[in-house]
Amino acid sequence: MKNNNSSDSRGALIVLEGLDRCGKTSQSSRLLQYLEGLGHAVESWRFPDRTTSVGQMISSYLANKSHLDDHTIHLLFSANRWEKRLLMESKLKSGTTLIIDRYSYSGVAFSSAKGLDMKWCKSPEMGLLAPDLVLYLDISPEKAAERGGYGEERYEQLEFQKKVAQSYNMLNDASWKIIDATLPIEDVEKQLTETVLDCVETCRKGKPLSELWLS
Ligand code: DGP
Repeated sequence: MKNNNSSDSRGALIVLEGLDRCGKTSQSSRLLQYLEGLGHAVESWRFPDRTTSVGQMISSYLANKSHLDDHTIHLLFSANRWEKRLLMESKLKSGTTLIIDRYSYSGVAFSSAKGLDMKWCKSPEMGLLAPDLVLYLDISPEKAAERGGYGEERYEQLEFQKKVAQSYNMLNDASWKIIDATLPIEDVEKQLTETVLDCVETCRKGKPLSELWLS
């Protein structure tokens, strides 16, 4: 892990993680509206970013329209994050807070759930920017499976999601905050908004950017 020495004010890198159907996407847009409402410069991003050519290959794989070796798709997901690395850094340095729906933790959790070595899974993520805060929306695989739309994409299967949950448990580090995602949507939002404000303020005052992998 490398740190730069800049203590300049910057935006915060906030990541939402969790099992499929944990509510990340709705909460990302609520967080965006909340921070915008307070006058912060903020953008909402998501990975995989399906708009790039790498992202389109990932999208086709997820929709079961193409089949790729597990290592190959792992590296494509990682490449999809790397292709946004420079833009991410410049946005943060210009003071924009980024709320990211899935990041390297998804990369490692989903691929290691297939049986790939966790250390190997982490290696292509090394050098990407480390999040200031990871909000893990905690829900059991069974409860997530009951939510609407489950089962449409490759990984949305209960037995596989149970393995993903176990992998996520091994990735939890000091940047993580575990949020009870089974609460009503407004209560989840309240927990998130309270947590992000501190983080945004710390970065605004000046916090060096750091790189993965943190642990
Ligand atoms: P989403 O667009 O958030 O629904 O994500 C699509 C699916 O891809 C979801 O099942 C989680 C999975 N996923 C997201 N990022 C990665 C990654 O980096 N690696 C792998 N293997 N799967 C990922």
